[in-house]
Amino acid sequence: MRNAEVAAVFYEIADLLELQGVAFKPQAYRRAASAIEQLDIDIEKAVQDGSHRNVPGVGEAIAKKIEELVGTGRLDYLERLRSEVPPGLLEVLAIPDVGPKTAMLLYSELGISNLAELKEAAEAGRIRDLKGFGDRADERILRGIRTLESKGHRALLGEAAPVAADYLTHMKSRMSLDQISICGSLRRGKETIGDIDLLVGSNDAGRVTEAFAQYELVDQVIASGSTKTSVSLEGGFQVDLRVVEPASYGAALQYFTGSKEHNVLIRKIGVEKGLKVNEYGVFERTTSEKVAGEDEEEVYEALGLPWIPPELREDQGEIDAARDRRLPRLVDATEIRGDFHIHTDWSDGSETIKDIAIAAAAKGHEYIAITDHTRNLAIANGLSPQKLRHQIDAVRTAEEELEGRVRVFAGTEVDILGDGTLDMPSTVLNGLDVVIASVHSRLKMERREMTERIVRAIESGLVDIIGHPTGRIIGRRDSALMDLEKVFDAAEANDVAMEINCFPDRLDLKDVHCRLAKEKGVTVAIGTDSHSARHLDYIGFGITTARRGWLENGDVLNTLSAAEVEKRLGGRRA
Ligand code: DGT
Ligand code: CA
Ligand code: CA
Ligand code: ZN
Repeated sequence: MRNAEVAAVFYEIADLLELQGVAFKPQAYRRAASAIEQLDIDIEKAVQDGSHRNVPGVGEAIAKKIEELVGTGRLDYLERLRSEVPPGLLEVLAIPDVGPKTAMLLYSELGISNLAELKEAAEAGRIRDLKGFGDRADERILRGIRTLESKGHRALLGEAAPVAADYLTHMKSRMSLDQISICGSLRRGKETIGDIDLLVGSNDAGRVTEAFAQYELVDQVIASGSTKTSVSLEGGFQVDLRVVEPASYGAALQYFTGSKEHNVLIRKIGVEKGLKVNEYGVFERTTSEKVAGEDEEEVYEALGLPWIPPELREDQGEIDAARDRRLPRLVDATEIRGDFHIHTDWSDGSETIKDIAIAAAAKGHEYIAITDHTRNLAIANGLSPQKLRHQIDAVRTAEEELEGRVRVFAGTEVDILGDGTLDMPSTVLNGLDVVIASVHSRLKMERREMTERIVRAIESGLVDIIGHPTGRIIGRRDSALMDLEKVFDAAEANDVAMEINCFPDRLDLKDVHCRLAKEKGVTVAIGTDSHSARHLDYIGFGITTARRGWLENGDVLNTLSAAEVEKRLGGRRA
């Protein structure tokens, strides 16, 4: 069971208790839920060694419930509460501005026990008649329902990418295909994906469509036509397939990659040049003569533009930059020589130093930094000063045993404490090659206090990289409040790098923040935050994020060689 799932159970309990009019207890459950959400380590692992009892807000009763949940996958108490309150009321509670009191009132006065019934009542204008609701209550509720419905579900880039890759493998195993690509938001590398789009260029649309529909993970064929087929997969993804003639493949690739906003501008340039641009090709308006279509690069060329990397196609100035021939030369995977953020079994990772180093060498890394937690993060088995000293020796020994296969830097991910000081004496930090400093506690500070806290860490003269700088977790936790410009200014002045944390639910810094960092002259360091060898592959999501942030070779610390990293970071600490 994942932390988010356990947290969700406690949030639901809080809501159900509130619906029953219970006081205080809901707050206690929410506090525990929020703490579990913010944990950096697996709750299952915490239960194994009993450290879930150290989580703030977790007392005896909640600790027992966590054990039951993790042990059995269910919770009696939750089942009982669910049986006492109409479950549909929780949907009602999800509407912005509808709290438990309102939900209960709607239930007791109008018998409304789910979202559909509420919508019906609001459309019929029955809610304004309730005492204390006012003339515009129906309108307000309907607006809230629309907001809720439009949110929908978006998957993480890191969830969608492997699903799409497997689908491509399936298609290629069924027939030989030269023209096949992922398009849409996934090709652009957005951090969340609405649905997966596949494009195939082929003269045999029938056979392609058949192969597509016969994928073993297809749950349902939602729509099937001659050019477009949509399926839903087990596990909930929707995948759209388009099949076009080979001569239109490049134009279709351009069109279905999007974004819509980028394409609007592309068509406008076409109009200025007397050209019509659509998914079939680029055509002379007057003669309908086709001037491009088979190749995506030709489509841009016909418009007088260089090819624009998909990650930039968001209407964020890329068209002007292309027109003026000042597109960035984006950093790419071949230029990334190492990984700056890796945990081992010394704290909450699962591999030994040597094993993860061997795995990193196999991925082609020239160097890695071992960066385990420090003691403030007790729940993650953070290292004491003495233990970190021992670990430095262990890193040196492991590196010797690896006989030059990969450089292993001794590092740490030290906690930035509430007042901005570091959770490790400088005497120990001075013995390290790489110091990441991260906020793992008290993320809800007010903006000025949080800004000062991080700036203090940056100015300590002990830190090389700020880890997951904003603390956001996609879909679960907003960024901590801070003045990012001030933080970046301090980072620039002190030559401290900002991390792109590659974990799919973090991607922190995110794309637009990377771009701001670049404008401020701040270097970015990509780190996977690996807790096991399979996480090393997350580096690709970090690189994609860097590219979406317009970063070039010189903006990214990981493009330096091991010797250059040593030189650059080595001078900071004594
Ligand atoms: P998503 O799926 O919400 O993460 O975002 P996209 O960008 O993948 O959007 P999607 O799947 O609706 O459509 C894929 C691409 O196809 C989109 O980026 C641009 C193109 N496209 C789809 N519908 C339209 C449209 O009505 N007009 C234009 N110009 N392009 C469209
Ligand atoms: Ca899509
Ligand atoms: Ca789509
Ligand atoms: Zn961390």
